[in-house]
Amino acid sequence: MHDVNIKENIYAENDHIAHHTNHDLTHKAAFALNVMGSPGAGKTTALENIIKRLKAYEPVVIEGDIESDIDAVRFRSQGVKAYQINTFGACHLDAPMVRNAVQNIDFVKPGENAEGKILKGSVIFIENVGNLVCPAEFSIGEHANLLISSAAEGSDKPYKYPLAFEKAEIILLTKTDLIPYLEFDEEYFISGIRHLNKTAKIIKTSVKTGEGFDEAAALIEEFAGEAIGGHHHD
Ligand SMILES: Nc1nc2c(ncn2[C@@H]2O[C@H](COP(=O)(O)OP(=O)(O)OP(=O)(O)O)[C@@H](O)[C@H]2O)c(=O)[nH]1
Ligand SMILES: [Mg+2]
Repeated sequence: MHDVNIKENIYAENDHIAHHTNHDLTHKAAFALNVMGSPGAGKTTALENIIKRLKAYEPVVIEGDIESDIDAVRFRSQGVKAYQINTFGACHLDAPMVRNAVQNIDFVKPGENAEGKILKGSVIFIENVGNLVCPAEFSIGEHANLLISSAAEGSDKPYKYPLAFEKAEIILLTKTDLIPYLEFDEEYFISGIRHLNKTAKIIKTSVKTGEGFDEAAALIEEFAGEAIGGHHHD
């Protein structure tokens, strides 16, 4: 009983902070995506390909890793604003870590002109620690959850790691170019998701063919418009 209460308190405190972060970001016209998936699922690669295709939002990346700044450096070398959070052991980001990072970011104001583009605001891609379990349990202030699941991980993942699939608004099935070399049952994968989540958008992607990234970028911009359009202060 005592242990249960401690766990409930941790979630309540975390959610309280996440709620404030979300509110602040909405007012700054910054749409936050919690990007989750196993180590090596293709999170960073997918984000690089989506960011190239964003039309009306400035991309900002927050990288969550146990150690290293490899992914943040990768984005900075491409001219993308990127911030690194190291958890030093923890298997997920939490709301205080993200709040801390977000407070140091200068977001563009809607309408501001960057290289001739009229921007509606920012999209913050928060790449969580590579892990299909813990990140799904903690809100971090996101407006939506983007789950990355690669064909190489197998088609049974929605059945074995349900929470991440249940919470996602957008699911990318990455590395579809590898399907000819794998035992991947797409119908089984999709029906596993649909048992948990009737509404998530599922998009198949591959960096080898470029499949799916135009659609993913457009969808994220549409979500951003719905979440922050009309709510921000000028
Ligand atoms: N064939 C193929 N390989 C891919 C694709 N997307 C990513 N990869 C490869 O998968 C590996 C992992 O990709 P990352 O984008 O670094 O994965 P990640 O999920 O960000 O990894 P962590 O941040 O370490 O959890 C790299 O070798 C990529 O080149 C794809 O669509 N097709
Ligand atoms: Mg990565």
